[in-house]
Amino acid sequence: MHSSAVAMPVKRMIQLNKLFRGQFLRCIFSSRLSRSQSNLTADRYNVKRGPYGSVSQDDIGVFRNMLEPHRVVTDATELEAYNEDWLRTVAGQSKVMLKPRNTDEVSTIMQHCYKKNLAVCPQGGNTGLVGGSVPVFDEVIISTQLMNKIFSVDTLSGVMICQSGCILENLNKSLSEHNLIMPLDLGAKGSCTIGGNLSTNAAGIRFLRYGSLRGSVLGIKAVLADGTVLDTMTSVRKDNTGYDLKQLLIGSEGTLGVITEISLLTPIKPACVNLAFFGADSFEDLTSMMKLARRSLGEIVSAIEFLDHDCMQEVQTQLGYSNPISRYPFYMLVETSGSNAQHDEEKLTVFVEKCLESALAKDGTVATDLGKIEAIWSLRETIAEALKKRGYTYKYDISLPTNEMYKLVEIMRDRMEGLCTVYGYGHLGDGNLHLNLVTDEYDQEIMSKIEPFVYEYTSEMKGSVSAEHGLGFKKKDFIGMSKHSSAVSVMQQLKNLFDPKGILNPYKTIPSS
Ligand code: FAD
Ligand code: 2HG
Ligand code: ZN
Repeated sequence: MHSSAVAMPVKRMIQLNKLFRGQFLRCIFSSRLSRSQSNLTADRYNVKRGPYGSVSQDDIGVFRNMLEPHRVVTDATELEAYNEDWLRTVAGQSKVMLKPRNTDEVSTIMQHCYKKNLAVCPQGGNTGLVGGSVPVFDEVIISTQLMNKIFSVDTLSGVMICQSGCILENLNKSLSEHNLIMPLDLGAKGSCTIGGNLSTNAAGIRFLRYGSLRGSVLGIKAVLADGTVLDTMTSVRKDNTGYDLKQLLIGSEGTLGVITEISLLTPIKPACVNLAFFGADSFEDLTSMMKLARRSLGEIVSAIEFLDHDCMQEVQTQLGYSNPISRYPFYMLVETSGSNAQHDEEKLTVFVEKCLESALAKDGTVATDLGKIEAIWSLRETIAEALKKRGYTYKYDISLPTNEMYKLVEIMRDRMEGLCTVYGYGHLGDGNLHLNLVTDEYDQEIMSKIEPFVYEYTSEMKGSVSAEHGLGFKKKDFIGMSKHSSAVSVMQQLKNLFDPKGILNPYKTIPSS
């Protein structure tokens, strides 16, 4: 067992990669996209364009008058990066991207699009994993990238008010100066925006500690389809006056409105963070350690994550990371965050000893300084990137009963034998499996062997076909596997009420009525 502060017998010297998560991810994102696959989505998925207007030169002129000309992007090469998703699995053919700076400009844009029946696709950092963030045809892209102001941080209540285009990592850094943090953290932090996070109700690695983003959002401003500004901004925590409209916008993936401003409750920055990393022989041993972690670490546990051997292999091979312990079929991360270093380290030591003595963990390491903590987290947080480098990823983000979670990976390995490589990892503490299958290239036959099987299995297990990534373009037709038809029907009615012309992010999230 390795430790930088906790005294443990040393089996192997820790070999941690020097690259920190944030730095690494920034270079991934800045080098994305070079090819053009302008009609990829429509061709591959055989989609019919909706009855929308097409952007004319007159419309471009109107947009240029509304915004400064350089905030109306029409250059085909520049547009490529905004037409294609991060995974490079879907791509649209938008001819124009608009870069408003504030709510009023978004409202003016929407008034015009509503009048001319022009479909729009709101876009933040374009890190979405379900094809929701890029156009399917020629929708107008409304990018929030210039809406990146923090208006205020109240250090007493922890309430921060900002624009929706603020990058998650930047918000975290700014809050850190006030001894506060964002209540969510995820691998795409260097590029994703808080507006995108709300629109997908993103979860990530702090979910276990701070719960759903829904509980941290106090208010939002959003622009509706016809340009109306829906203002639910407040800084108070308790407010039971009428329907909670902001909740409809959270997780609606740009189909009900464009979120422009956010009031968010932010937690105090923990004074000490520690991370234990274990190797284990079976998934069952991981769940037993998770039970032990919850019992022995109690309130200081802040994250419980896992990856299997194949994931570890890919982050090593594709990205050059080092595994700080020996090879095992499974790996687990247990993070603690608290306010008293000595207390937390003592508790973690007892937990680690129990894991080793019971032989649930076969090897492990404990990191207490930021560099080592970041390096170990990289092994977990860059799996999506490593698999993308490896080939085409068929990506599934599923909620299942925790003790049954890994069975699906094994079932898929049997089912897909020889056809693709199957990887399992995810947010163990939240019962959220990331099932990824990789082939050299997209293959329709392989796809039909995976879907709808994975969704049917999940439905039988009473899980969710989207735990945290949303439905976007790729999964909207499977909503019925996790939601009763009565619920889908009310969603369709709400969509019609908010967006009678269906111009907000069409072809996404819920099947049309
Ligand atoms: P985009 O990708 O631009 O958009 C996502 C959706 O939101 C689209 O439907 C878009 O139309 C809509 N949208 C964006 N901004 C607005 C707005 N202001 N108003 C209305 N609609 C809007 N997700 C998780 O939940 N947990 C994770 O751990 C996680 N890890 C990831 C790791 C990597 C490496 C990557 C690439 C992605 C990961 N994701 C994760 C998915 C993704 O990062 C999140 O869904 C993120 O919240 C998207 O933010 P974004 O700004 O990039 O939004
Ligand atoms: C994560 O937890 C993200 O790493 C991405 O949600 C998961 O790519 C995936 O399958
Ligand atoms: Zn995740």
